[in-house]
Amino acid sequence: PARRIRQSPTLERVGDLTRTVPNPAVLVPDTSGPYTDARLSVDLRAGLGHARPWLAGDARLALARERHHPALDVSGPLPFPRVPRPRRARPGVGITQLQAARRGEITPEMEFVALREALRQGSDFDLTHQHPGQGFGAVIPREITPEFVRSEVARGRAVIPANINHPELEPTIIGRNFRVKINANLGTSIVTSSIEEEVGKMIWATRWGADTVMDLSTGRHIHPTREWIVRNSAVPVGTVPIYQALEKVGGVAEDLTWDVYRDTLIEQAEQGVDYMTVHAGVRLAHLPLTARRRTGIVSRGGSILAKWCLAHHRENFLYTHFAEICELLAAYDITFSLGDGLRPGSLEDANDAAQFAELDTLGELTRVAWDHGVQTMIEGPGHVPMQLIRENMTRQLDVCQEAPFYTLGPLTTDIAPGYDHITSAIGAAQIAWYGTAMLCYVTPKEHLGLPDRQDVRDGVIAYRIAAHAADLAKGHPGAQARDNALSRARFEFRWEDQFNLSLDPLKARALHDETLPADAAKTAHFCSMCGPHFCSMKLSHDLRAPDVLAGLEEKAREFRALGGEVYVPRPEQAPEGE
Ligand code: IRN
Ligand code: FE2
Repeated sequence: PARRIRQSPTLERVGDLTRTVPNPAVLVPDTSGPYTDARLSVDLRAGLGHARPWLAGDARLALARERHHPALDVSGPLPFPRVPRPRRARPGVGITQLQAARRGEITPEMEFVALREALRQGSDFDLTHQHPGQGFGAVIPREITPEFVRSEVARGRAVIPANINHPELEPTIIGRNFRVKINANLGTSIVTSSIEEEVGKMIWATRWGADTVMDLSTGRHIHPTREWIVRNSAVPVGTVPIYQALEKVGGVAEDLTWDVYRDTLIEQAEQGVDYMTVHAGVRLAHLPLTARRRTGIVSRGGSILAKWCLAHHRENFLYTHFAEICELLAAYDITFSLGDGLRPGSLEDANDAAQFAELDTLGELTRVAWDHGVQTMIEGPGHVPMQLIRENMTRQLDVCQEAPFYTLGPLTTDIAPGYDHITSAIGAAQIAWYGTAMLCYVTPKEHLGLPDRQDVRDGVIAYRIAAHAADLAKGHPGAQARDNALSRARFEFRWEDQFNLSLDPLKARALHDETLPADAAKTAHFCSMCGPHFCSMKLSHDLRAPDVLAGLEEKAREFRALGGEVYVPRPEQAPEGE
């Protein structure tokens, strides 16, 4: 899961000659799976090949099918071959990564993510991290080993979302001692978008660096849309099953039942969904706490469940059936993403009683999930001004015993619709530095409409920036190597290298070429921002030119001949004022 970026050589002037000094290739993380190779033609109808062939011979799949094989009518033709049937499981042995880790087993998934994490950005380049990171309790080792991965999973501090029915997956790890991950939300709504468009957005999102995607489809065709996305996705896929359950009862929240929800969950589990948002923390008793809020309940799932609770005046059925949900998830090794149904939807509501009451419940549920061997992460806000962000992280670590935090931004101001990828990337960078393990992106369309491809790209890049800034600040090994390589290319006017090393090479190149499109400009020692006479980098080079250096050396000799002292005694009888 890496991409190698070749660099052009540095041209050094030696007298009248030019010497070429090669620059090493830079290795960078890559989440695009098989799509990286532009020569590869992917047949979306055939789905991806299996990246986890060991599953075919794995006992775990059979166990899940045996326990929960549903006689479900999964309507619509499925063009995809089903997952190969494996051997029979040993009864009584848990199949989740968490259970394996506790037994001391290192799974192939753990080995894979260890390789993925140990990949040092620019591994054959200069690895120096000039400024040691500060990690607010993070303990990132210099070497990420499979054993370190196992121990982090075992204590619940990291998760590897990997449904046994998603063999196309290239696993990834989410935890605060690993690279900060980002998620991109996709999905149709009744108003707009088609299946092909959403699969296209999934590929597009991972091409720009999304570590996971969530299919939040509503409206018709939810099942086939998800099937197409999972069969073609090399990254973990998340969903919010309550959305589809609501469709099944005609959009009437009061009509939801545990049975409808359970069937929906199994249907999605069978398809291979790797993690699921479950809003089990929206308890009946918490709802009055939202009454005086500026913006009430802004979570989709949260508002659906609040409506159900109030209509029946009963406790949330996700809370009362939580142990059963745990058993289902454990059978497929699906990871919990415990939803923040009461997150603040405005700065005014940040860090209020409703939000933290729910967080306490999520801490309690984390313990239950862990008792069932289910991997668990916790969702967080939302809209939070910068001075209140830190408290969200410290409370979450405390209440949820270091289970990975997964936040939506947070947005640090409410006044910039159209730019909420920026208002939220600011908060995201901050909270990721404090220890959030995964950031849910926000696109420029947030609050305004369904994101299109350009919005997906802008959102992903904004969040890659936030995540990488946090990796640098935390001192993740090798994170700075890519920065060093790019800065060097910039300083040496290797324009092509500068573009290629950047997060969005197409945009960097396009903006440069708007004013200086000629090929010759790609080696020119200036760009159109300052022009040739005002380029600071060019002037810096001139300062280092041989004749300038000779001049400086001459001055230095003069200085030393005078005694080499910085402070000299004031000459006697100096005129007034000197
Ligand atoms: C992440 C952190 N808090 C919320 N999220 C994401 O927001 C969640 O994973 C899902 O993708 C999206 C919408 O969730 P609600 O509005 O149903 O809570
Ligand atoms: Fe919002």
